[in-house]
Amino acid sequence: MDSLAAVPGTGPATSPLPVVRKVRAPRKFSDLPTDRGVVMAILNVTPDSFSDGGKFVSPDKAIAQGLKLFYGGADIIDVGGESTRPGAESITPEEEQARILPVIEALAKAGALISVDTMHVDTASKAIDAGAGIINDVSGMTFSPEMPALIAERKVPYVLMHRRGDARNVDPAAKYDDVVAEVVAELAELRDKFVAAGVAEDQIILDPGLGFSKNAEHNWALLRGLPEFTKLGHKVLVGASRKRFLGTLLSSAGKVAAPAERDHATLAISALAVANGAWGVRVHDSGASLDAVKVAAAWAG
Ligand code: PMM
Repeated sequence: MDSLAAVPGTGPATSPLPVVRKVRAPRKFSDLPTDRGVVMAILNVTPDSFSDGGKFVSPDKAIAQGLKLFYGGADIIDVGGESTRPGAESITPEEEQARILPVIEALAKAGALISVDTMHVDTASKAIDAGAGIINDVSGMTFSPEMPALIAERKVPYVLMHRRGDARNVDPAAKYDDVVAEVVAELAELRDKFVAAGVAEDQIILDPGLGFSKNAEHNWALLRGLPEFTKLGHKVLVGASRKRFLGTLLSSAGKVAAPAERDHATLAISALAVANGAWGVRVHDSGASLDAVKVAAAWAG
């Protein structure tokens, strides 16, 4: 930890938010390491995400957790205000912004590189104004028609994740003959739409969208097929952290392992994903995955 002054709880007692006194220029995308996989730490400022919902819903708790992740070495902090788990309630962009903008501002002020997990153009735009450096959009094939123009204009890196239909109603869309070929083709088609709108190819990061309109079998096939994604010529991000297919894998006596029991499996995926060409991993336990990507890099030599 390099700045105790920035640690929550060290500000005046009356301060409503953790005080970030040591203001630094925010880290840029170009500062990210290139000699190992990149670790994006998840910060869900939501009451209802499947694994950490409700833990960091107040701005002060979210900022404290974000600073902990940042000082713990996470390369990127992915701030999200809307849960995408099946059955979750959708919220308005205004509610989403009220949850996340103060958190983005404080973490960017502390020098963290922030990505924003949003499907809303207005939230993406305001988040960039607040200091976010990456937009992480899980809308997949249902993306907002204005999103490509915003990304082209603001020139920020953009995570283009695959998903069919509404993430909150996943199962009906989970029918594939060849999941790897179909997801690769659908992502390439989406990518072309963003490029046609003026987004630079190197701004685009692709994500197969594990668990989004995919069952466990699909997720494993997509992980096995990672080299097919990297062939598209973009950075590839993998988000497997604590997802249900890991709970199923680790089932014991017929009981699916709880989200908190899925971190060891997640770090194994982090090592294997970057060893198989992924640029980065999106995870809850960023410390463990940092070690995992360092091992993978040392192994690769
Ligand atoms: N998964 C979730 C949310 N956002 N973003 C990307 N790029 N990739 C993912 O796989 C992804 C995501 C759902 O998980 P969470 O509720 O733990 O955040």
